[in-house]
Amino acid sequence: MTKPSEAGETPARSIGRPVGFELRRVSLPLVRPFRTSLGTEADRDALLVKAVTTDVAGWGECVAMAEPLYSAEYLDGCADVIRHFLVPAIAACSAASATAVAEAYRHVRGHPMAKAAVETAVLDAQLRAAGMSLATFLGGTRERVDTGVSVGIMDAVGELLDVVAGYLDDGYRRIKLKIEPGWDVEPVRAVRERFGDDLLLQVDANGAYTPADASHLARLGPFDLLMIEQPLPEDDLTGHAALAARLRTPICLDESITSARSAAVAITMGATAVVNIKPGRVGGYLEARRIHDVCAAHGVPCWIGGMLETGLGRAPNLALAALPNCTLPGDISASSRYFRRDITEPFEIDNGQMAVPVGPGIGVDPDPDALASATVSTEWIPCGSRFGTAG
Ligand code: OSB
Ligand code: MG
Repeated sequence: MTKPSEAGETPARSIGRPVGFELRRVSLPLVRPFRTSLGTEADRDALLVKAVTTDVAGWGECVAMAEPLYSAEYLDGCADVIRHFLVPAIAACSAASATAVAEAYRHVRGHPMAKAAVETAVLDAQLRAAGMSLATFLGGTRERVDTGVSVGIMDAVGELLDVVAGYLDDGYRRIKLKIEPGWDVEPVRAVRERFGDDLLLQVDANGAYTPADASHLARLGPFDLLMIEQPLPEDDLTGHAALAARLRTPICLDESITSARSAAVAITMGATAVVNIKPGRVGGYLEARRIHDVCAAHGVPCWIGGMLETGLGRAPNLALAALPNCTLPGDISASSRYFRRDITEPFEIDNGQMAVPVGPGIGVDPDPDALASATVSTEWIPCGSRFGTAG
């Protein structure tokens, strides 16, 4: 495979021009409701972006949720930014390449989830045209990656133990428990006692604690967790650094990591010992790869998070998980953990691992029937008459 230093390039001759973007809202019922400290999701409403170029089309999935609970961004807001700001900026862009479109809308402040969906769709088209897989483009070094599963907050510990037992039977190699005040030490103790010391176990608070909870969170120390993810609110790096000094459990930041620069700051401050990279949260796979490289340079391991993606979002996450410094199992789960019917061929676990797609681009296509039955609405946004002008 391509060495990381050679990654990030495709031959210029194969790059088409952007013609327009299809925005498609889909809704997929989850096989079981997913409860976190932020709220409960019963369905995955998602926004799919199809980049149509003079050459081939590509797909990107926006990871925002329907409501602004995990992030300030939310689906209708992302669609609005794409429609009114990102596509018009791209209309002046003569090359359908990820770097060219990212540069074209660089003046648009924020909105990384909207940008990631557009950039990924264009990158997929670019790589399909070049006949190169995303894993090769990013510098992946593994053909298979370890799976992990994120387990929601339950009503009772007994129910949690049954659900975790089912996931372990499926072959998941790491369990992440969602926690919040009132659902932390007891469920962790119960899972550790039932499944033993060898289980790779971690927790995720989605920012539900405050610095005043430090001594309570220290009670998680004896359970040998791999990490505690995002214990404090996303803008409290100083608080995380102070908390890290008081906890035996390593801290991993998720929501706080918004860019390679913020990752470098968080690592340097001692606010994080591990990084959860979510391409959809940081503006796309180009920035995600830079975060990976920053972590590697600091000797900080990373892993790939998830946002209940459909197969179209899962495929590129697998490519990123193939990078050398993604040394911990990610929230890389099978389609069946989320949906009765995915919109791509289902992703499956094979002996605790999942294969990294090898086809051009993201390596998967939507199943036309499954896509049609999940679709709520579609909208076509042409790149318009500004194309070809000086812009
Ligand atoms: O914090 O990692 C998180 C899902 C939605 C929003 C935030 C998070 C999550 C998960 C699920 O933990 C991970 C997955 O996709 O399986
Ligand atoms: Mg998280």
